Amino acid sequence: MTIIVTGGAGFIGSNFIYYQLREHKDDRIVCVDSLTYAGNLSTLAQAMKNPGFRFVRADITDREAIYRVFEEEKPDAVVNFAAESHVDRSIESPEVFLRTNILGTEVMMDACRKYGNVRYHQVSTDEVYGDLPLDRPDLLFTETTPIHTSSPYSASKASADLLVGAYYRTYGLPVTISRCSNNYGPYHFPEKLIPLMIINALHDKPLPVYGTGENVRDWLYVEDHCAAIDLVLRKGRIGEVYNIGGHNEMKNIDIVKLICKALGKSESLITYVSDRKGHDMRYAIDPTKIHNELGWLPATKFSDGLQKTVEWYLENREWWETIISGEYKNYYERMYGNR
Ligand code: NAD
Ligand code: TDX
Repeated sequence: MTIIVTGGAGFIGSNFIYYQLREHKDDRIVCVDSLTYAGNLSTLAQAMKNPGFRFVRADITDREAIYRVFEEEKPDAVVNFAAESHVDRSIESPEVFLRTNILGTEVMMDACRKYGNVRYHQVSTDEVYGDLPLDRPDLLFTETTPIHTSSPYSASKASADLLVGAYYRTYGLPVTISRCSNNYGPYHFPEKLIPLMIINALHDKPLPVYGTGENVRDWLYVEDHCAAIDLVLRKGRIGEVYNIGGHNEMKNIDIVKLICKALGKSESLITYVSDRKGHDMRYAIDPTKIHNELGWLPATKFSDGLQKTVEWYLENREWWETIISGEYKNYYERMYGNR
């Protein structure tokens, strides 16, 4: 198989590429990524040495460039990770989220239709379901939970999901959608909670917790997400949505405390700052469908995954030091300077 992986220079896409190159050695992987602030070619340095891998710098909204890649590569499948992915940035400036996340999805699916009804997988998120109350631990997101979004980011992802459903119904495009909970692990961009707290703690800088820190996220080690997408791509039922999550709900404040402990840093670094606008309270995935139909279960316990992640950031300083010394500095100042 030749698989086009969009957004493969980002966090989950790059982990997925390494997973594919390891687990399916006969497949060819073509990474299409425009290298936004969140894309990092150094992340793919090892993949570049593999003859079954090609990197193409292209924007998924650039129809001509995308059609050219399809003509050259004649792919059997597309996995679309490419997206603007950070909620806080979507609150600051929504437009690029709509362009990449919605129109980019349209261009990728049009290419799939034009070049032989290519198998298409959309990487979506649990955020399309909105949030759950803290006092109802019995409630979980299932695939039939209504779409009810909070941020421009989640609204753009939900719009893309609706478009994917429309291409299935209207044109018969062979699609699947997966909706995963929060990921963590290697190559996670420093603007996100876990890497941000690790890096700030290492510098003895304040650890900015939004609001009360009581918000709950359902954390999954990135490799478990990659294994789940791989299964859906190869064995999932066409036209279906699959939720992905490992029943691992944690309060933000507890995660930050665990990071302090793992690094031997004082909790006095924790600083409560003003809340995110429209901040979702709780996410929790019910993964029964993917378990029953495809046999997927997460392999990594949170305590092991967090330890591995902390060690990865300690061992790969150059990767994140390059990021935080560049344009990211301006972002950090804008987001946290007067918060
Ligand atoms: P990321 O921000 O780390 O990476 C996004 C990648 O997409 C980058 O390499 C970037 O250069 C590329 N990209 C952005 N705009 C592009 C464009 N117009 N054309 C081509 N490439 C473009 O994101 P991530 O955290 O790896 O998320 C990947 C996907 O998984 C997203 O679709 C996101 O919505 C979804 N998701 C993420 C999580 C999570 O916890 N991070 C959870 C569930 C779902
Ligand atoms: O400095 C911070 N302080 C803080 O308290 C940051 C960056 C975050 N937070 C809180 C906000 C959230 O409740 O931590 C929680 C996690 O925040 P993020 O890492 O920004 O993730 P989240 O908003 O939950 O979204 C993530 O999971 C779903 C990904 O970024 C999305 O792409 C994915 O769809």
